[in-house]
Amino acid sequence: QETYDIQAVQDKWLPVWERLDPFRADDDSPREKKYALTMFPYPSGDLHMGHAEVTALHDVIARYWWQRGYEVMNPMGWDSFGLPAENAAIRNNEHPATYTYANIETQYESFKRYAVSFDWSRRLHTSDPEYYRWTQWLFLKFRERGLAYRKNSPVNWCPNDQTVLANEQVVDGRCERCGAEVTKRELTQWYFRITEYAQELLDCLDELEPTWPARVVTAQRNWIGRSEGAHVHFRVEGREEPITVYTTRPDTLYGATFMVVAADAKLAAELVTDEQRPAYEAYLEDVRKESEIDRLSTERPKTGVFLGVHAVNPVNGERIPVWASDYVLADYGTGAIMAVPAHDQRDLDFARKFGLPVRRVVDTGEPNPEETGIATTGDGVYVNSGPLDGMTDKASGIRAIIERLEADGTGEGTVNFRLRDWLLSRQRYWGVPIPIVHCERCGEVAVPYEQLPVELPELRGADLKPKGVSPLAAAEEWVNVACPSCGGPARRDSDTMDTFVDSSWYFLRYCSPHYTDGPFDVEKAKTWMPADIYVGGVEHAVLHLLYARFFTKVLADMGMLEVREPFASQLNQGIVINQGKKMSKSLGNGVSLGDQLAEFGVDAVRVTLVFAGPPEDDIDWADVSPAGSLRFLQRAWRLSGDVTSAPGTPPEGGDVALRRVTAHTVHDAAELVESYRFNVMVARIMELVNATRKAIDSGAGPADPAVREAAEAVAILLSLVAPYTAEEMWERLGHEPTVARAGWPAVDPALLVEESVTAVVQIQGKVKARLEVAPDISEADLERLALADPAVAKAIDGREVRKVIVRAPKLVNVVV
Ligand code: ANZ
Ligand code: ZN
Repeated sequence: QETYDIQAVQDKWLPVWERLDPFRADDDSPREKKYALTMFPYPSGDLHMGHAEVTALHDVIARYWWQRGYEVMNPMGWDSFGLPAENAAIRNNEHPATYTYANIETQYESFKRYAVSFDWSRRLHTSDPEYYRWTQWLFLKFRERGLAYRKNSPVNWCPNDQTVLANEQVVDGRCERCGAEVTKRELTQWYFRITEYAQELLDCLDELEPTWPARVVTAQRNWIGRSEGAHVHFRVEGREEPITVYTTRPDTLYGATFMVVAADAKLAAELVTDEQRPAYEAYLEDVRKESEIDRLSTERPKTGVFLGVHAVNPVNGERIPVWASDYVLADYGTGAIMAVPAHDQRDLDFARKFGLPVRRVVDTGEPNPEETGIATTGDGVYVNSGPLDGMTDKASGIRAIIERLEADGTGEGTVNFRLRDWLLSRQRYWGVPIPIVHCERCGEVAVPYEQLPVELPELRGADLKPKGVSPLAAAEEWVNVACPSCGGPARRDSDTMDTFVDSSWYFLRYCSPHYTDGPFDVEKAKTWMPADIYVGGVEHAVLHLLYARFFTKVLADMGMLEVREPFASQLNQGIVINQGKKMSKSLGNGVSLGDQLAEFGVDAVRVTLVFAGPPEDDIDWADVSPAGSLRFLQRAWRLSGDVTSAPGTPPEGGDVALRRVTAHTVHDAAELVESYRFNVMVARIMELVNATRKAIDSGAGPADPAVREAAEAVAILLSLVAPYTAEEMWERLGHEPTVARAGWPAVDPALLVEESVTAVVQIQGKVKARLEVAPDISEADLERLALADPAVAKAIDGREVRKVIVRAPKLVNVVV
């Protein structure tokens, strides 16, 4: 038997494909367009199993579309700014640019050898000035529209590391890295006003629901977190402005027995009396050390402090005390609540801790919360609630109270979102400089568009470690500029943008990656957008996908895009694990992609990843067999050597059984790809290989045209997952490269029809004829056939047909 040298086959075809460049997408092609998008990587190290998996899955779709005759854009680039690269570079004592671009080259070479059908002419790197010039441009356009702004707000601060921390980096009030007690600092930061699009971002999820993974849609809905309720204004004794609260249960207003203001909200500091101020300030000190997760926990004992003031309940005139506590968040709703302890557990815990009154206003039939300490949250009969008493419907209760508040001017119905504005500035080096200059005289001044990009200074040899202030602030030569507006002394903004800004529009840049008059050519974006499929990890379910949707909507409002949603459909792959666990250095269960490729070759690794299971499922490398995949590829490849009929022979006659298998396989493969059941498609190719082998060895023989037809179909189908083997087969079958553009095999529909079945025709219950019909014949067709049959016509003999009972495809009963 011939042996299949996969490494030699790889070396042979790679340069040929390089020359043919078969996947370059032509913007002006008359074919229908498809845009296949996959998430671009961070350039940290070489490609790993995860990259291999996602691109193998993604490539099935892109290559399928080419075979189906579409013009496909399948671009790739690098998300090359950002913390992962910067931290790795600092660790390796290298400049981030050196580290980043070296990794990009490594990954590029690996992607090429891995034979993904990328259009490399569209390659981009978000850290290139040609790219980030337009990120800065977009920032300024957003700012012109009031969608980028600066505000002062509290952020987590580690006094030891001298840096801000994300909420996730604060564990039990301490810095996760050094253990120092974390404090809050007021810092002025840049934000994108994504909240302005909250409602639309939510509404459009309905359209995306059929084609996006359910868990992504749900995650986005929860993140946006829309709730309906009311603002209620409580007059405060001895103060002009009222306290406004946000509540989803205005119908429980009669049960509000105290109010709570977020301890760290400005309002609390304003309200507190001189007498209570020392206690308040001591409490605030403690609160500043807590994380949001701790603060919202229902488990923790409640803490708080009385602010010394009273407010008045607008519906019953009752005087109620105002407290400050950490369980109310400063940046949700209005930062203040009306506490209804009978029907909210946190309020009840607080009331019991500080001896505040509890009043039930909804009788649910459960024991009174005042006695049990368990708040009741269900529906019931309103009690102690003035005009609501006796009502049972919550919606009506809410409506009645809102009407009353609106009539009195003490409140109004409102909608609230959990979504916060997007904090985009970072005090780090390796990112897009914010194109703003701060002038002593003019304040915040935008860098004029024609001066973009504001290039990131190299700062070779500088200390880039995080210090809380961007390292750019210390680059005096770079930072000090003349104000673009008055020419006076000014300083550049020294913060850089979050990497998520870069990745919020890269899919648009791919449409015209070398365009110099704007971030993208509006006409080309019309041609390609939206992306027909977006393949990537579910870890981006919220942030990246929400930000990209936000950018798309703003650009649509700017008149630059016709679509308002960037990604028509989406597929999230599972992850590659080993021995039941995530691969990690400490467990020593990592699998090196490079080693696997060296041992089994690209095709076998790709087939293994695609065949392992449904794309959404995790793949345990301990449960799969790249060696088995390689054996399968060898079997397929051998077919191409055994076929002896000449190319171009029309597949007439021949082994009909094999022809049927081929036709069904090709037909079903299309449906399987379109429904993302790639693993089943591979299984079907395996069956076709076996059927062809059988026909060669013990059936029609190698010269039968049906055998050639089958082998060619195998090559074309295999080109979606095993491009090298497919190409080699194609050549051995006498064709020119490349099989990737050979076109989807034609299927004769007659071959898809099952063998015929026998229908019995009866007259008055007696069999008069038997007909051979297709198994899926319609009742009407069968009736027509039956009545037209000569034997049946003769038996009817001109009598009037009173009734025809048809049970397709088996029986026709004629009553005369
Ligand atoms: C009175 C009330 C009575 C409430 C009741 C609930 C049950 P969602 O649905 O998540 O929007 N709340 C409002 N602002 C808050 C803040 N800044 N921090 C903590 N809690 C806050 O939740 C809205 C409810 O959460 C509001 O309705 C308010 O408590 C509380 F039987 O008001 B409710
Ligand atoms: Zn100025």
